Amino acid sequence: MAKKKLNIGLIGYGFMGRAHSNAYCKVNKFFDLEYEPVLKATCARNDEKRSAFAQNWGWESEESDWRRLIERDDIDCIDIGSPNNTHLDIALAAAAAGKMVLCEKPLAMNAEEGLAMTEAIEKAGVANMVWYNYRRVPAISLAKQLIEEGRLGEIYHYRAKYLQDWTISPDLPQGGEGLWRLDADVAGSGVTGDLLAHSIDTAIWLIGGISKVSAMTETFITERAVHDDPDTVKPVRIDDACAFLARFNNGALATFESTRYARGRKNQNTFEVNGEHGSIYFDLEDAHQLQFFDNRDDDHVHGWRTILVTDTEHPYMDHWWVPGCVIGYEHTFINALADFLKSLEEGQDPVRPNFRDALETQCVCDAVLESAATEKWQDVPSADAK
Ligand code: SOE
Repeated sequence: MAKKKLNIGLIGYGFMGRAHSNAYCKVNKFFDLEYEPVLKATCARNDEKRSAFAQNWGWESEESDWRRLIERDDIDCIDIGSPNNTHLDIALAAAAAGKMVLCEKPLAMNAEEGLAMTEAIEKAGVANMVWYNYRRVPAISLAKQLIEEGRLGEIYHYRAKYLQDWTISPDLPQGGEGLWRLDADVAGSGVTGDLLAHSIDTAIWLIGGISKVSAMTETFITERAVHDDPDTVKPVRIDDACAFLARFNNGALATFESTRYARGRKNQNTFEVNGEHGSIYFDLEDAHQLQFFDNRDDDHVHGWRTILVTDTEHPYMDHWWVPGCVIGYEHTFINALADFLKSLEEGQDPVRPNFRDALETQCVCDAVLESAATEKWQDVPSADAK
């Protein structure tokens, strides 16, 4: 049967622009779907880089102004892959134009913006998804399945870490391509919005809502040059590191830690869950494995087992290679896109995480930053629709 075309307009050509473009190119090769994304138009301000990007990935046309992209009748879905300070305006305009919207994480600069975006999207009634891609690591999806099957029983503890080391040099400027994550005016926050948002999204998905937090943050390098004016040095306003305690609504306790100052840790995203009957442990540096301890095993075989998450029974793996052949980072975006496209088919549930889910994560991030500033426990405001 002929596929239904879904014309995509992508904003941004950076790391995420590449990850998303790759997903659009490959998704129908591996998933049997009614819809097929068409790389209709890509949009960015830098003509030279945008054109090179468009040519490399096969985007059919180009725009330099995202407003023009949204106005186009031949675009069905706007994909926001540009820096965080652009998400609000683009999402509001795309929703008003009745386009479907895909948005990179974090949803917004803060929860206030996130709420405005969520309300606009829901009012427009358009399909939407936020690219919290780690939910689509098969081992993390398997963790969700094990928890839902009741294999862990009541959950007592959640322990997450997200560690990197790429900003230790004081010579890095704040701002500019690739480095906008160091500029609070563009990123909103540091590791809290960039890295812990992933950990929080995963935690809420696996365990449930977070009710209160107590946090500390630190900025180790307090002044950096401005990227387009190297002689000007300005205070750094992002958090380089953040650690917080949290309580889930269901009574479980959590600790979260993130930094960009953990020498040797490039992108280590880990979590452990401890429940009444068992525990699970995941580490993105061994993304094809899930560690599982089952206390209901016979006593004499008690021990942690390593599940190699590559069998056809495992989440997403029936779409990839034969058992034992691992998949990687890029596939998490392809899996997410497949879920989005599937959700557009007749009778399917809307995809998650949607804007409202991402707003919930944003509310936790805001509470974490507020707690660090006030040195007090903070209640997490509800992201539920009023
Ligand atoms: C930051 O270095 C970063 O690129 C994040 O922005 C991504 O969300 C994360 O998955 C990898 O690290």
